[in-house]
Amino acid sequence: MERTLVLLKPDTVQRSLSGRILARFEEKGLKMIGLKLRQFPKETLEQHYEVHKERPFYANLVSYMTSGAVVALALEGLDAITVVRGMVGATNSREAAPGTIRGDFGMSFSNNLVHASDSPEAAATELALFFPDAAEVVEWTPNNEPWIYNVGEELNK
Ligand code: 3AN
Repeated sequence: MERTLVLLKPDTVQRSLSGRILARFEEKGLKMIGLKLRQFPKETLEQHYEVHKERPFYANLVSYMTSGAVVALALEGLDAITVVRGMVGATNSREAAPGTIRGDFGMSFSNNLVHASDSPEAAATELALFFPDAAEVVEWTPNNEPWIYNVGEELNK
């Protein structure tokens, strides 16, 4: 099983889309193992977006991400990183395919509703940044797991 970090950005919370977007991940069969609502400090977002430090949109990005409430979500599932990235869609919401979260709910490049980790390395770093306390991540087994995955082929590997 793989873990990934999702952020529901301030535009998602302000537009009352948090529940609908969270439901998409639940309905897909991804397991929620961490969930919190915070207005995260500037330092956290600066660290999170450090790779974009030299980009012209960096200052605006950090200011937007610290402007209001953000939902941080830790998800678990087989190939969760790739699965979630596919569900989120292209960075520019206007170009994101219909059926993706950005494609269905967004019109903006910058206010693109969600962040999702793009690699196992990024997921590990980002989960540690947004869920630093091990007690914030819950280990649990969904009752329906043997129906979400094939027991012989996927669960007992
Ligand atoms: P993604 O979130 O699709 O992985 P990244 O990691 O390339 O995209 O960019 C991080 C965030 O920076 C994006 N979610 C978006 O909010 C913002 N961003 C990226 N590129 C641009 C751009 N050219 N103009 C404005 N904002 C951008």
